[in-house]
Order: sequence, then structure tokens, then C-alpha cells
Amino acid sequence: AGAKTFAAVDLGASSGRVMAGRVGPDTLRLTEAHRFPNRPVHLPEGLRWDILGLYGGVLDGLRAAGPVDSVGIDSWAVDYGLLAADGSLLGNPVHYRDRRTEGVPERVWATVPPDDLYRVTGIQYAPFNTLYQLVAAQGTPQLAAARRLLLIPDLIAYWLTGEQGTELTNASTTQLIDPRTGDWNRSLADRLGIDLALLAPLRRPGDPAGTLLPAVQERTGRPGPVPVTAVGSHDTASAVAAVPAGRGERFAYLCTGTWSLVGLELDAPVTTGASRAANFTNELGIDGTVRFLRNIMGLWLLQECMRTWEVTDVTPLLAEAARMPALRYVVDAAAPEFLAPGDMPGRIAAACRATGGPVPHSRAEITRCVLDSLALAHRRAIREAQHLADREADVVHLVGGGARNALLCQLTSDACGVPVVAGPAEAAALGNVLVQARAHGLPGDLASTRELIARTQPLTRYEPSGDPTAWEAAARRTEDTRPLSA
Ligand code: LRH
Repeated sequence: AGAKTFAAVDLGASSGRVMAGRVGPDTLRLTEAHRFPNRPVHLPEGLRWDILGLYGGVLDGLRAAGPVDSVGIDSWAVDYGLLAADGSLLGNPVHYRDRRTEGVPERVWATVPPDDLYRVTGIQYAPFNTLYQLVAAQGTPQLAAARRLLLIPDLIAYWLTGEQGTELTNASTTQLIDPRTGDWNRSLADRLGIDLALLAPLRRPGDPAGTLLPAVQERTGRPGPVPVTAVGSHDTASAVAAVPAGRGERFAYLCTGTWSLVGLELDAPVTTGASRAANFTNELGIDGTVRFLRNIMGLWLLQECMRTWEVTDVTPLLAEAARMPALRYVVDAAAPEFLAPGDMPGRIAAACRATGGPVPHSRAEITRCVLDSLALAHRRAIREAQHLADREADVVHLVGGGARNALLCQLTSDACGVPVVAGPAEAAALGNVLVQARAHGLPGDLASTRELIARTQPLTRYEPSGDPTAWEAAARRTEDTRPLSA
């Protein structure tokens, strides 16, 4: 009784899905309505998202989801589409791995020094932050013609409803928001010649975001109007909202997927010189929380190897990797040379060679190298986050696709020396659904929705095993390089 159903549209860098979530005070059941690949396209002008293909997948998914009380949308951060005065899309959205921002950060820093930039935005240096993308786009015909910029989830919401807005959690990844006020930083934008009039008014998770257009209703097989509700439209904001932490538990989180996003949930940003040097970011989360975290390359390293090898099934690779000796090959899994698409096995071998260590050759060796290196990078980020924020964590909650990867979970627990609680794998979709549920009458705060997840979703606990001194030694070998550093 009292249960409602919400559709979560969750677009990731390698696939998109539409999930139907049934939610009541003691119920939480997520079912997959539709999943579709996300295949970026190399054009002569650069790497682009196939946004129309994704939108087609969203419509198919909404049809497959059946009757719902509301729809919410989340996706990867930082990227956007530009609209002309008549509302039409000006070209394919640029992929954050595109090379157009090469050399741009240095130009930006000549106007706004990196320490100022960090102090006023709290956002880490990453070449793909929307701020750098927009400076890279200055002088292009698209930007000249643009009257509106919509971040990816807001663009999908616009096509579904005809209404334009900018959801705040994702807006924080543009690096144009002041995390202390939760509003645009006008003076920063002015100094860089970025026109904030391009951006639609801010909305917050839980705010109404329009109603499906009649044509969309028809296309998705709905008899009547359905509201769209703003959620934490940054997938990482939704995923962290779904971390199944107990009330008062001292936890670190690790969102695994294409990226590993590792850190702590705080009440206020940490923008000290030390946290800038360590390249920790302060992204805005649900209910005024701050995600203090580091971006690590994540399972992208393995996905990109598999693409090179033309292998699609990860299970045999992981089984072989589990039999390999531990910590023989290690790279810095946060290093910027792994950002672009291309020959990943070759880049991993080159990185091992550059450190003077042994070089992995077989697929099993390379897979093991990726997993050991990720576990080490997780260890380092969790330790540094605690130190920089002066907070302790007794457990690591590992959510997202990597929760299905038992070897990654165990190695992360071994490396960090604390228990890892793995699951849910579909954390972003669950966080999306639960923010909608709260907006549509589910009582309780963030902690109580987390308790609902812990009560209803299967979780797996990993205890640290193996020889901790081996991880210490490996950490010492790799910790002199800086991630994506400014
Ligand atoms: C993960 C993610 C991450 C961003 C990256 C661009 O999907 O949203 O939080 O840093 O994509």
C-alpha cells in the first residue's frame, strides 16, 4: 500500500538504461526496463556523443517501463548540448575525452590562477570541466549561434518536456558554481568571457521539471500526463545518495564504473591548498551535502583494453587475473595519459616500463595490473581524503558496476585495510528513484532512504585479507606521481 513507481533514466559512458523503481515505506524494487549501448563516434572534427541514439534509447525505455508516477534523469557530468534561438540542437555534444581542451587550462590560468579557481569553485583540475570546454569553444560557429546551453540530463529533460533548467548537482561540475552559495559565480564567468545567460535557471533535486510532451506521451504509450522530477542529475550525486550506510556510520564511498570516484560525504567544502595539491574536488550532492572526492580512471582502463583486444566477456579475464601473482605490475591509475581513447594495453605497458618495473604482456597480466593499480589508487584516495578532511572512515561502501567484480572488491579491501561493503550495483538509478520518491511523498531524510536500501538490496561484505605490508611497499613505489595535476 502507498507504493509508487518511478522511471530512472541513467546514462553512463558505456551504456544507458531505463529502470523502473517501485518504492514504498518498506519496499524498494528496481527492474531494468531497457538497456542500450552508448557508442561515442569519432568524426573528423573530434569525438562526439551520439545523443540522438541515446534519446531513442530513452524513449524505448520509457515505453518498456510501463505506467510510472514520475520520470527522473541522470548522466555523466560536465558535457552539454548547445541550442539555437529556435531551440534546435547545434551539432553533436562534444565528448569529455575529446582533445579540444589541450592547452586550454594554461590559457585559463593566465587569467585566473589555479589556486583562485579552486578556492572559489572547490572543483578539482580536470581538463574536461565545462569551464575549460567552454573556453575551448570560444570562437566556434556553434557557440556564436548558441542561445542556450543544457547539460546532458537537462537536454534530455528538455526534449521530453519542452522545459529548460539547470540541475544544481550537475551544475557544480561545470566549475562555474560557488559551492558555498550554490549559485553561479558571475565574476569568474565574466573574467573568462563565459556568458552565463546561456545557462537556464537552476533547479534543485526534487523540484518539478515539467510534464512529458503530448508527442512523447504518445510515443511512449502513455494515456495521460506524467511529471518529470529533477533528481541528482549528476550520476555520481545519485549514486552516493544510494550508498547503503547506516545512520551515523563513518564511511567512505567508492563509485565504480567507467570512473572510480573515491571520497567522503561532507557538510561543507574543503578548499585548502593541500586539498588542491592532492586534486580533491567538492561536488554538490543531495540535501546540501558535498562530495569530497578524487577521480581515478576506473574500469575504463579495462574496458578500453577489452575494446583493443576485441573481447566482450569480462568473466574469463577476471578468473585468469585472480590466479596471477599480486602486485607484480603497477601503474598510477589516476595518470592523465590514460584519459583519451586508444591503445590502452600499449599505454599500460609503457607506464610500467617508465617506472623501471616488470612489463605485463598477456591479457591476464594486464587485467591484473589494472585491478591491483585501481585498488592501490583507491587506498591512496581514501587515506588522503580522511587526512585532508580530518575525518575517519571505518568502512568503504563500494557501489556501481564494480560491485559485481569480486576481485576488485576484495583487492580494494586488502589495499585499504578496512571492510568493503559492495552494492548496490545500480546505485545511480536507485538514488534517482529515491529522490523522486521523496519529492512525491515518501517520508524521511537521506539517512532513512539509505536505511531502506540497506534493508532491501543484496550487499556483499569483504574483509581485508593477505599481507598488508605488500600493499604498503607497492604504495611507496607509486605514490610519487600526481593525478591529473595542475
Ligand atoms: C561519472 C562521471 C564523473 C565525472 C565524469 C565526467 O559517470 O559523472 O563523476 O567526473 O563522469
